[in-house]
Amino acid sequence: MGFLNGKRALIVGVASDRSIAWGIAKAMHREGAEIAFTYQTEKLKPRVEKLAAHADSDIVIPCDVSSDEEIDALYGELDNYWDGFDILVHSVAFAPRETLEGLYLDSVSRDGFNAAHEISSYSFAALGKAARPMMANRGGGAMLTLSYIGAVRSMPGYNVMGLAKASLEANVRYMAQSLGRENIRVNGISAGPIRTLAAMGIKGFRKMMHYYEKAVPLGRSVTTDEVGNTGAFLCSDLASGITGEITYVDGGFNTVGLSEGLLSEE
Ligand code: NAD
Ligand code: 0WE
Repeated sequence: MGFLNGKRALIVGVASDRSIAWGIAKAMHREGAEIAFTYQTEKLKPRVEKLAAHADSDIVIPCDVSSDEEIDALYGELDNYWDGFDILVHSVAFAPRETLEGLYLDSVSRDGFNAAHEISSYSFAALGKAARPMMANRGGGAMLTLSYIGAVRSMPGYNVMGLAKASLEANVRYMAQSLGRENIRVNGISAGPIRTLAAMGIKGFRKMMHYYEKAVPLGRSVTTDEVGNTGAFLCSDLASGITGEITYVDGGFNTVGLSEGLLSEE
């Protein structure tokens, strides 16, 4: 018996077995949930189908979150399998590559700003809005998104993604207020850096990871399984009193002023 027995979860954002969304899917499946997956592009379809099979799922639906039509079509298709569901996981982010290096003001543009905010923040509200009636059918539910400390502190190179994550974290609070009386909870996890496809596309990620591993209290990076376990908990009835919250799963990085690990380097 798992703590998500009988729950149904829609997971948006699996691209590979290194995806944070896959860590969450594995934890939720282990705890007894049924899972449906989406994929962004046709290229990713076979990979996501293979992973879905590992989670005993054959519900694999396309959805590029930058399109209202694709979001509508996703819920239309999901309706063929489920009359309602309990959990929505949003694990999606994008900013144009050229905005993710150098100084913020050197790289920011109107188009880059808009794309980052639309795909990385608005899409959570759009998916949440459309999920609402299907969660109401089940008497409530839980929504979860993924953030990064760059939302609340400036981080080299994170640039316009930091602004988009700040917007996403505000989205968590406003969505929680909008949906609380319907027994739908909305939370975020702020994860430490993890080598995923999204992270490997970043110039200087290795160097940053090296610094982080020295500075962080646990002395190591976190895993997608650790993020997954926290995500499964936050979306379960065990967390029934938690909403509008951002939970850090970062080995304690955000709690440190000056790190012991960097001092003892000298
Ligand atoms: P990932 O590359 O595995 O996942 C990113 C996902 O976003 C992919 O599945 C991709 O298909 C999807 N995506 C991008 N644009 C999309 C669009 N227009 N429509 C639909 N899907 C789209 O990388 P990840 O690291 O697992 O990222 C997942 C989330 O975790 C992101 O929100 C990211 O900001 C966040 N996060 C990552 C880290 C890290 O260091 N890896 C740390 C903290 C937070
Ligand atoms: O949120 C992220 C990265 C999300 C992301 C990744 C890419 C790569 C490919 C968004 N857009 C794109 N666009 C692309 O073209 N992370 C938390 C990982 C990350 O990204 C950084 C980091 C960390 C950590 C960028 C700079 C500095 C640190």
